[in-house]
Amino acid sequence: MKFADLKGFAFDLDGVIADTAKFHSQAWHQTADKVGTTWTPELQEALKGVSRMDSLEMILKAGGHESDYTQEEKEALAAEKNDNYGKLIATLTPADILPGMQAFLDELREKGYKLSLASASKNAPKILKYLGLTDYFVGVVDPATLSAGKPDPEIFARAAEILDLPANQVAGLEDSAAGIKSINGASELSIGIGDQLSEAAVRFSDTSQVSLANIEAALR
Ligand code: B16
Ligand code: MG
Repeated sequence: MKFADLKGFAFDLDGVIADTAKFHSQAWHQTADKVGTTWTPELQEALKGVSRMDSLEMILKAGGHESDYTQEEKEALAAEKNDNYGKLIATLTPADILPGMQAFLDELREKGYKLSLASASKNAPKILKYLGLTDYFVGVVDPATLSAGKPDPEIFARAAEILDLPANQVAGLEDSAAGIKSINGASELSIGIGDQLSEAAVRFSDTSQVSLANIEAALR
């Protein structure tokens, strides 16, 4: 993709705009302890970008507990995790925006790029509000309306529709392997944040590196 073709950006939220990943991990760790699954760094990483119920299934499976709970019990476990998570995110303020991201969002807005949100999180609109960022986005994909979550391309395809742009004019920003797969599947430019995202077309080690100039340089 040529830099000059870029007209819009589809943002992941957790791990890209705010470090809510640590809150998800904290809350899921409690669930893992409760069901008797050992919490490991690998499990923690694999849950990034994955929907709430799919995350729970992965935690149960990791400990061999996938058949130990009824659907009702699973829903109760997920609701309990979300309550714990809700308490953690209620402490968020604009000071919790990840390094460089406020400046990047301002730069995009000033230069007329259109922004949408492609977060798997049903809590995303609430988090944007806590961070004072709601107005930056043309729209937010509602993950409840998706037939498949990340790594399926659907969520990033929908984020481009919200922008009213063809895929080849849109870049997606992600911190998860599942999200990068989704962006690539939607034929958008994938920008990965983190060192483990080998499938990303453009990679930055952390959010402070993300700017239009650095994206342009990476595409040159
Ligand atoms: P919720 P993202 C994802 O958000 C998180 O990375 C993932 O850990 C979480 O399970 C998922 O949202 C669902 O979140 O339980 O709040 O609906 O990275 O796609 O912004
Ligand atoms: Mg994420």
